Amino acid sequence: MIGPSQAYSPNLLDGERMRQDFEALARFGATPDGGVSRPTFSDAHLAARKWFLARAEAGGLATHVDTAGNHSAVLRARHSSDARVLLLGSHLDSVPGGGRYDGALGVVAALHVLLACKGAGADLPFTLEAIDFTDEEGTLVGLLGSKALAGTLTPEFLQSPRGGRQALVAGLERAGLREERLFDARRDPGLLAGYLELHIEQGPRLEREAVQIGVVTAIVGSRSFRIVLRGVRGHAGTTPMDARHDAAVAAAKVILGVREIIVRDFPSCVATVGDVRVEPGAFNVVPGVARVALEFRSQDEGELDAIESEVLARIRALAEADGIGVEISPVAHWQPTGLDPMIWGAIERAAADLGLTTKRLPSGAGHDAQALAAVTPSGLIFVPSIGGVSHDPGESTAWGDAVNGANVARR
Ligand code: HGY
Ligand code: MN
Ligand code: MN
Repeated sequence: MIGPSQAYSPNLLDGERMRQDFEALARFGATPDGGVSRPTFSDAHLAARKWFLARAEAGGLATHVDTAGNHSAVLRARHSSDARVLLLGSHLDSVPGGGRYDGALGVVAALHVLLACKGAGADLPFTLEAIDFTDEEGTLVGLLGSKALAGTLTPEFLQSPRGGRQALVAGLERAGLREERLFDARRDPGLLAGYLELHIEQGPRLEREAVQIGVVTAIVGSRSFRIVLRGVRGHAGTTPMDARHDAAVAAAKVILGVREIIVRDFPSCVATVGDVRVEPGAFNVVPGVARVALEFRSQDEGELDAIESEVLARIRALAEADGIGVEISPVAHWQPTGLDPMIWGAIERAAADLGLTTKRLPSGAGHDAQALAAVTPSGLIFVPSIGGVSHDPGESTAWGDAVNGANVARR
């Protein structure tokens, strides 16, 4: 993938060395059930990022951190100081109680592509940069670092972020970042040669069809909303059932109503209520408030509009029928994104050179590549997820498949 004319060693990456680094990284935020929990700017996340820089420096690479906290290892082009930059990377943050491969595989593989090129004395006409983007998962915002680098992050985007304003302000403080400087991480697209990401599929298709490499053609768009349902608190023992305005019941109707709409009217889409909290949260109090985290996804922006209007109308109608107040706040909006067909072809050629089978497919998961695709040719290489499991401690990929993906990225 470095370019057909470039001299590079025909040798493949050192898969065993890469595994050692992958295992070392997985120790940061390791959970007893074999996963990792590295929410953005948690101690484990900050420690993993520190490890990444130290490992890069130990390998003789330059490093830097930008004002959005994106962490990079750099192998400069030998002969030109103004060479464009080919970015390779992913993210080291994880969902709470997540798996070891989501994001981390792409960052370790990117690091090893640079180390292999350095070791082979590759004479590249551009600079290679292995990058770990800040807050891909949206513990705080979502695609925070990649949007900042692409120059598409806006102050409005930060006013009501997915994780809440308070968590964002506290997180930036913990990481030593300043909100007003996030935007300075923007890179001039003219200085970028492109972006390539290796990632686990996080779904069942490659494994089911026994395909070794996924060539991602597009990435799903998604919209997230925070919904607050305000009923009437009451005594659990003395409030008659027909006199209740129970916020938890309203939340249950919202969850079932959203599911019914998506399954019936948008069968190729998904919607999730990933978090529901009722207040005050006691056995003997009829909940007065329910806070619901809703997100839905589609490959098509128009379909996202249609889902938004039908689902939000249903939620308002449910609330009104139950005499429940409702507040709906949009908190994230990731556009559906096509990836660069030129890069699809390059991934397919590189895989074929290595005797690996490929399949073109869209991604149902979001990725930093969808932020980078707004400003530079971007590609995404998938490797199979065992059982399609992801965002779960059981997330796993056969190491041979992981190394295949890294070797495709290297070529
Ligand atoms: O949510 C996603 O699709 C990704 O894992 N961030
Ligand atoms: Mn990911
Ligand atoms: Mn993820």
